[in-house]
Amino acid sequence: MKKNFKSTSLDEDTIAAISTPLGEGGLGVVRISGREAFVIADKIFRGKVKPSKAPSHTVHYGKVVVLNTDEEIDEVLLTVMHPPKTYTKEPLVEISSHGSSFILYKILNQAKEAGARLANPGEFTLRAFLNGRIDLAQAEAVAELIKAKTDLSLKVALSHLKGELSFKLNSFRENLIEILANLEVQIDFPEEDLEPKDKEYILKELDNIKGGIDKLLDTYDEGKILKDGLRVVIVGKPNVGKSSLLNALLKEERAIVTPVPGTTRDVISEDANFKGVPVRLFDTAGFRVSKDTIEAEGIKRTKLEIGKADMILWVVDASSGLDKDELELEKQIESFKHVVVLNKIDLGSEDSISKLLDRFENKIYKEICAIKREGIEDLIDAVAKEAITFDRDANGDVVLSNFRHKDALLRSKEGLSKAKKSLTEKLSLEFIALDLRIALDAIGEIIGKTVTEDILNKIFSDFCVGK
Ligand SMILES: Nc1nc2c(ncn2[C@@H]2O[C@H](COP(=O)(O)OP(=O)(O)OP(=O)(O)O)[C@@H](O)[C@H]2O)c(=O)[nH]1
Ligand SMILES: [Mg+2]
Repeated sequence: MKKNFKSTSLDEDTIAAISTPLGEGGLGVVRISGREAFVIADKIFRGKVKPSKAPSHTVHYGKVVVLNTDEEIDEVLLTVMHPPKTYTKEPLVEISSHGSSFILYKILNQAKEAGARLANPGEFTLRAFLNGRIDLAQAEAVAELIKAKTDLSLKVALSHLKGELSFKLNSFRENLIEILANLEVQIDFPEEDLEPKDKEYILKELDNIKGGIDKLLDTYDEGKILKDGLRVVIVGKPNVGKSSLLNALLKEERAIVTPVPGTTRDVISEDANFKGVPVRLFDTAGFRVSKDTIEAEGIKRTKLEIGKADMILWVVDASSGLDKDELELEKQIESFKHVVVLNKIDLGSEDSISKLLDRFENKIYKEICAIKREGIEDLIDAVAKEAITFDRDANGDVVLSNFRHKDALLRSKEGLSKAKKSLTEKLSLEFIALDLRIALDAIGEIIGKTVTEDILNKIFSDFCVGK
């Protein structure tokens, strides 16, 4: 059932959580939000000023104590924030203590003893959404922002958080609402047909919206890569220098390199940043028919990784021709985006290299020397360019990166297509209005205008506690 959620209002309970990662650190923060936040803070904080009497957006030095005693837990700085200008639009207190999970849990426990409830994952952000400070797409961008590992990913997440996607979606919604309103007036006068010029106008508007949706959908594959990372799998026959290439790409000696073919048995993975594209690199066991049980298992895993790859780096030894195993490997990777990497270019003769270059003239290929780290930047550039093609510097280019959003836009587009068809086939206006409503609601789901409780639960359960 669809439901319009109301704000949490001040009847809701007060929630508390540790908002910084657990472990040892310089500082840690316990956050308390809700109607009783200041009262709870009064009970566990001793300082010059009582939190409930402190002006908004002020910071106070003092100590957190065990409830109803003067037993000190830690020296802290306490920030008081009055609504509406707070993260949740509720009374909010942040206690900044020393960054030990032991201390933080003790403070959290005192907040609980004083009347707070432990927050669920993402509950602060959920409240920010329910209280209308941000829409649902922006709430999701908070999680995206925290996970961003490169400048480019951060840029996309920030544009979502600032509401650039929402702005676009709202403009589609406003257009649709206007068309629907006009149709509904017509529905009230069933004896009159839609004027041809009105019909023309509606068809044109629907095409515009559909065009806008298509433009957004086109950005999804690359947006997803920026959000979740590009899986780049290094494959090739044994000993061609796959692990050497992994190390060169990471600029560290991550994988074992030896002259013995079959050195790498398991899949090794590591994160990297290729010119702003977040990458997860996988080094795999050399590809060949092997009777050795361990090696055979390794090769099985290589095949599994190939199946999940966004991009494959096929490493070939520039000093030799392709053998039977490599021809088999070529077949396996054919349908995947791949770049051929001619390694050991220092050992290759002019003749062997030019033969290989002829062989690969229709593919994207790069010549490198992994051990001397030559040609690596060029390869990184090529992979980044293959992965992300949209104009990185084009401002205002909104990118779609969330599967839920893509799914909703596809449904919206379907509604629009049906409405257009009904309109051309002169079906009753009620039908057209129904399809337009489907299109409208689907867009509304993205920003949270129309959303089920299940969807909300699913979105916020993916958040960390304290956010
Ligand atoms: N001359 C030269 N030797 C290289 C180059 N790259 C790698 N090697 C050497 O080739 C041998 C194999 O390198 P690895 O990186 O272990 O090769 P691999 O493809 O990971 O091998 P497996 O894990 O056994 O499949 C090592 O002795 C490397 O030093 C290169 O560009 N030039
Ligand atoms: Mg290896």
